[in-house]
Order: sequence, then C-alpha cells, then structure tokens
Amino acid sequence: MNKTIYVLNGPNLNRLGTREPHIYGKATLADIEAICRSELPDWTIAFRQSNHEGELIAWVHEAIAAGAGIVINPAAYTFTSIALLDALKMFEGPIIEVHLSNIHRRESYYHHSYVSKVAIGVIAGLGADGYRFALRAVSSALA
Ligand code: DHK
Repeated sequence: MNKTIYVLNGPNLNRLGTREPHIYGKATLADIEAICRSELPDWTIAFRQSNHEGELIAWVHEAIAAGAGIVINPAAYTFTSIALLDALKMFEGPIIEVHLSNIHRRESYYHHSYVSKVAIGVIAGLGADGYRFALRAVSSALA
C-alpha cells in the first residue's frame, strides 16, 4: 500500500510561533512537522505549507496519484475556497481537517468550512496536538 500521507497547510501558518500565540500557540510550523514525523515514523510524510490557493490545489492533485491520506489545515481557505473543495472531492483516500484553534468559538466568518464537506473528521482547538491526532486518525482509517 502507498505509505505517503500529505500534510498540507494554508496561508499564514508559516508565521506560527509569533502569529497571535494566544490563539495559535507558540509551536512553529517546524515544531508541528516534527510532531507529524514522530507520530508515524513508518510513513512518508509530505509536509508542506503555502500562502497560495493554486499551490495547495496542485498538491492535492499530486496526492490523488501519490497519496494514501491527507491531513489539511486550509487556514483561511477553509472558509472561502470552493476550488480547494473541488480538488479534495477527487481524492479517494481519508481526509482529516485540522485547525489549531477552535474555529467554532471564534468570529462567525470562521464557522462555515467547505472542507468539512469531504473530511472524514475535523479536529479543532487542540493546538499542535491536533495534528498528532489527525495523523492517528488517517492511519487508523487506512488500517
Ligand atoms: C488557521 C488560520 O489561519 C485561520 O484562518 C483559521 C486556523 C484557523 C487554525 O486555527 O489553525 O480560521
């Protein structure tokens, strides 16, 4: 079986560590990548971040051919991108949506996720540990 899990991160997540730490915590994206790799050491983790919608879509297209599962924090594109949703609809493996913050406790514009239409599960509000649980969920779904 293909052993590659794509962990995709959307806009502004490259700023983690100093970006509103009271909301997103102090873990950097590199810290989160290390968490992901340590959680599933026997899997290949394609860990990526982009501030560009089209680049995230291209990575989803790559995962359609080469990936077993997707963990995605689409960040702001969660709430705006039908294009990203359309790409994710083509992916046949398990998708877990993750958010560092509890988007449902925040401003109303963070409350409707397009991505949730295709995710088998959503993890929000658990900070960097949310990625750990997301990877466990994808691994379990593929077992
Ligand atoms: C990250 C973002 O950048 C925001 O646009 C989302 C999400 C929340 C997070 O909590 O990881 O609303």
